[in-house]
This record gives sequence, structure tokens and C-alpha cells, in this order.
Amino acid sequence: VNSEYHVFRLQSANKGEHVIKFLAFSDIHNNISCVRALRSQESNEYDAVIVAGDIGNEIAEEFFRVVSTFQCPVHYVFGNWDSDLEYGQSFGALCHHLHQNLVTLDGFCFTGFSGCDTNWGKNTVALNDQTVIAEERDKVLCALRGEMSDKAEPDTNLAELTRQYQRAKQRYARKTKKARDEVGLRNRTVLFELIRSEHIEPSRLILVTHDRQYRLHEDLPGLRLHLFGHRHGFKDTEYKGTRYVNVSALDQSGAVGPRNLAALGSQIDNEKHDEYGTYTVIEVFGSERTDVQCKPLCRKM
Ligand SMILES: [Mn+2]
Repeated sequence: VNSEYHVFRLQSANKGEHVIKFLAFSDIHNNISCVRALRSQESNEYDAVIVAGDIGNEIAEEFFRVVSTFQCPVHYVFGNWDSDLEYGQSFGALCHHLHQNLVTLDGFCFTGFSGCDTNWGKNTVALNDQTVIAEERDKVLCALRGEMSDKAEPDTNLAELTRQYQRAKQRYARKTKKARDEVGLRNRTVLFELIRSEHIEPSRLILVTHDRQYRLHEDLPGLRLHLFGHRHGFKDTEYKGTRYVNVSALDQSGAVGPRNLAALGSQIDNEKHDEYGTYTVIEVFGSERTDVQCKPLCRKM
């Protein structure tokens, strides 16, 4: 199914202990000032920048220009706010779209897919399904329309044709809904087949998607880390051997509720963060250890 993918092998500047340290965040929602704030408060000490989607169609180019100044690889997936962006578009030599790709870094592997139920945008699986179903419908409707126009007088036959015509339209609606419901699962299946065929060690694999994936232990037992956003609010949990980290949201502006701020406790001063959100710093060690830290954006001046 997925004949075209790329395996990038990258080497970071980190030559010491077997550990990678990266910035991970999501849900920027066209708010470039949050990105500038992040840029100004973090130095170039990271092996990678991971973006779990919802950059925003309008600021994408500028966003990647800013994050590229961290001078390390930038791995990203798209979310529902990125629905106009082309999957194959290049945002510079440092930036890699993780969609159905495997990108290795110092013995660890990043992968993922773009889009989510809310809006699949230009997701290839979704676009393909949509095209196939629409073509099928058009063929049936055209044939029925032709037969109907041949009938000079309304008769029982025409009534039957009309019913068939209506049924074809309903069938299309049902198929479209079914395809929409299944597109997430199909993206998962395609990607996990790729992971297995490349013999990627799950304990060295980091899966990035915009929305949270469930029951990963069933398909990828021992997966090290799953990063996602979309459901605004930092969360760090472990389920059946996999660490699930919600890295959102960099843009807070009303998106992050008090529940999240409470969860962060003293790390956040509520009054200073009514617009700016949070991001995470993640360190993955060669051993079992994975450190996840949620940090608030601090407003300048
Ligand atoms: Mn989203």
C-alpha cells in the first residue's frame, strides 16, 4: 500500500552518553508570537524539535523559519489546523514531515502520521478513499440519469429509477461516513506495517500523531513513547509499557482550561499565562529511562 516512504538517518551533535534530548510541543494555532517566545527562552541545546500538529495554515512558512534556528532537525506532523498544507512541501533542509516516514536519530526512530478525525486535510489515505467513492457514485448516477432522460413519459419504470437514484446517493453518504470513521485506523495500519517491515525496535521508537492513539500495546508492544496534542492540556501517563505524553498546547489563548493549570501545580503562575501555553522537554535515555518535563512559556517584559 505504502510504496513510497523515506528513511532518513541523522546524526546529532551529541556524541557522549546515549541519550537524545528534544523539545516537543503542538497546537500553535497560527499564534506566531508563542513560537517567538519559545525561541527566545530556549537555547540551541536540543537534538531535535518535535511538532505534534496544529501549526496553522497561515503561519507555516514563518513557523518553520523560526524553529529551524534551533539548528537541529525539526520533525513534524500536521493537525486539523494544517488542512491546507501539502504533505510533500519542503520547509527547509532541517524539517522532516513524519507522515508515514521513519526518521532515525542517534539510534532512536521517530515516526507518525498527519491529520485527525476533525479534519484529515490532504492526508493521502483520506483523499484516496474520497476519490474512489466519488467516482463510483458518479458512474452510477450518470447511468441512472441517462436512463431517466430516455423515458418520455413518467411510468412505473421511471419511479423505480428515481428510487435507485436516491438509493445510490444514500449509499454514497454511508460509504463516505464509513471511510471517514476508518481513515485513522487505516493510517495506523499502513504505518505499523512499515515499522514491522523495517524491523524497528519498539523500545527505540517514538510515535508522533496529532490526536491521541489508543491501545498501542496491541499493535506495537513495548513502544517507548507516544507524543500527541489536539486535546489541549499537558498530560504524562504510562499504559502497558508505553509512555503517552500530551505535549499541548503552545498557544493557550483560552484553549487550556484551569484543570490543566492545576495539574501543573506550582510550575505555572496562572496570571502570567493567560495567552501563552506550555511545551515539553523530553530526554530519552538508551536505558528504560525517559524524562518528561512540562515548561511554561514566559511572557517577555
Ligand atoms: Mn487539533
